[in-house]
Amino acid sequence: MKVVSFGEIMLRLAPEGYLKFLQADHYEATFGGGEANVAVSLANYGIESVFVSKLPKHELGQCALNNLRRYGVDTSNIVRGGERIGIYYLEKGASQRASKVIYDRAHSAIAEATISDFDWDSIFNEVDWFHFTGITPALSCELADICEIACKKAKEKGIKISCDLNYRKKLWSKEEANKTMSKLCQYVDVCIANEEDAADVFGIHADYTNVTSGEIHHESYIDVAKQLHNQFSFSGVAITLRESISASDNNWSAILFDGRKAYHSKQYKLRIVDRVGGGDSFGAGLIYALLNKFDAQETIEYAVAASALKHSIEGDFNHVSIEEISQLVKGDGSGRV
Ligand code: KDG
Repeated sequence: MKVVSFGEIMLRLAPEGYLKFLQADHYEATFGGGEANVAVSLANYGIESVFVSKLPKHELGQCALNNLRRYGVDTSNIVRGGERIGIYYLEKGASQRASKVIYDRAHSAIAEATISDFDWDSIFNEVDWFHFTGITPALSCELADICEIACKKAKEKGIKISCDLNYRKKLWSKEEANKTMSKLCQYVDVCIANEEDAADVFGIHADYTNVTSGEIHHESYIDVAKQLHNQFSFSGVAITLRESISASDNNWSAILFDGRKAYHSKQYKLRIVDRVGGGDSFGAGLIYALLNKFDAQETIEYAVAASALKHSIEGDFNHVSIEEISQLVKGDGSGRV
């Protein structure tokens, strides 16, 4: 089974622990990026995982490439060229202090990529699945066009397509996102989102009229999934549910709506070490389960368990095996076996 993910891999620079940017005098350098995180997770799960992007020819570009190779990601379709690798700075939040992200990614190699950089006919040779997120088309108008070309080619070849809406307000306005994602979602089979993404990109809001405060809002989330499904006829819509009890203690679960019925996963109580990439490991778990033809309940359990484990791991990448996920799925949700 072979999956292609398309997007940007960036250098992630983060002050040690919970230091603020203003305190830091050195930064931990790792790599990350929505679709790259999915590619690494899938490789860890034993799937043939191909990451498509563009990186400069210099040593920093090479480091990003080597990092992906370390996990067994196929980098043979990463185009080399352009001037720079995107960077994102992350200050981890704690208690009442929210996390902060500063992007330094304008004019990165992938943001300046052109249509002729990618030969989708050859990239999609013997491929089963194509994944991208709302981050890639937000990087440039040309990338939005490239995503559409890739989607059309994938459809032509009978390749399933998943898209995580991943709205990033620092990259584009809601209006721009709506226009582009409405077009791209016509091609998508499986849509991954959270409640905020659905509202920001498509103006789809949960109906809370019959919900009293403090209640778990499952019905409202199912309503969001149904609205997304009705708008685009996705074969599946997966929505993650985060209920914060405090800044460090969260309940985490998800629903999968298959067009007829909604399946709700087990709920995990998370002690968060690093939440960045939590949605990407969810997407990768979902793709893994769907490729392996798990039933809908098992599919959503795998996706949520993969994501729950990611929240315990420092860095963007999810360093877990499919055996660890299976073990968590079989347990009572506490992680104890
Ligand atoms: O999903 C994780 C991403 O948000 C993180 O890797 C940074 O790619 C990133 C982005 O564009 O926000």
